[in-house]
Amino acid sequence: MSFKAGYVGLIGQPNAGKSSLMNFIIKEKVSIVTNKPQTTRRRILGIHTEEGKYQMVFIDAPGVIKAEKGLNSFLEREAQDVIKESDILLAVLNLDQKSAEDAEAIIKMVTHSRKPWLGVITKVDMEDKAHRILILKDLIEKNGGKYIVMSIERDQEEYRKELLTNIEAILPESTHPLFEPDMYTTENMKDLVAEIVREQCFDNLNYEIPYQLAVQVRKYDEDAKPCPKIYVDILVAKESQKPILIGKGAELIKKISQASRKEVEKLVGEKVFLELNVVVKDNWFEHLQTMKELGYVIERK
Ligand SMILES: Nc1nc2c(ncn2[C@@H]2O[C@H](COP(=O)(O)OP(=O)(O)OP(=O)(O)O)[C@@H](O)[C@H]2O)c(=O)[nH]1
Ligand SMILES: [Mg+2]
Repeated sequence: MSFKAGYVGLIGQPNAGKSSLMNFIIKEKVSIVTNKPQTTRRRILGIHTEEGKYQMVFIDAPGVIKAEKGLNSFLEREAQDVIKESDILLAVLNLDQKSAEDAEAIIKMVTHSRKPWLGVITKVDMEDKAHRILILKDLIEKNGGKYIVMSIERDQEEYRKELLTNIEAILPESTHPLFEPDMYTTENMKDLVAEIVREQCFDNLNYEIPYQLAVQVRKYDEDAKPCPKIYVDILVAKESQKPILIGKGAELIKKISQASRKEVEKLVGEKVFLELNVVVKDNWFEHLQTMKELGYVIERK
């Protein structure tokens, strides 16, 4: 049997469950997940290899949004680029999506690409929304797609297998894998740590603040004794946001720091020292240089 390999783009509205789905498939936590929309800010690769059979390289992208400028226009372009760079696409439609138009917009994007695609209906464990499965199924089938249902609750292995089988069927043939078979992501340790801290900020802050902060690992000293030392900057966009992030008696930042350290320790498999530092960088998302340093600018040739 010949080998198959390719890029599988995840396209959906913000909060559809794209990152959850990717982590679930590759059985690793690579992409951060929160209950707030627009969590994922740039594409993240997750790799699932079945040696001798196939390699699927999932591209988790920001949810599809329309925006003219700033960070949001970067998010919009990221989603568009993922469509271009993928061999096949998964239209990720969540049961709790607000409007039918949102689902239709996603289907339109994937069908316009003329690439092979599957419709994945996520969060089917939400029983009060079960009637919407039929509506989404009809929408997918009407547009010539096959649909799969998905829930990451209670570790639903049968859903995972069903999805993998269907992706394999439309994956292109390839003489060799695209990445080393034992790799599960191309993210480096610094990026993974920054994303873990950002996830904790999203979980612990409300309103516009999570959307106006960025996280950067300033220094990662792997050889420090008695344990690795990691220094992280959290950039906020206004002076007034700093005390909110720090909290009364520094309680909030301590909470974010402790929760982040636990997650980082799970990731690296040992104790770490983690220091968070809040930095005010006025409207950082309007500065090209800062955006570049944070990886939020696509260099176009
Ligand atoms: N009940 C239920 N909730 C889910 C499921 N999958 C994801 N969620 C929840 O949906 C929310 C959004 O999940 P994400 O994976 O961050 O969604 P996303 O599409 O990556 O969102 P963005 O990165 O913002 O575009 C989180 O609170 C998840 O826990 C599921 O199968 N069932
Ligand atoms: Mg995401």
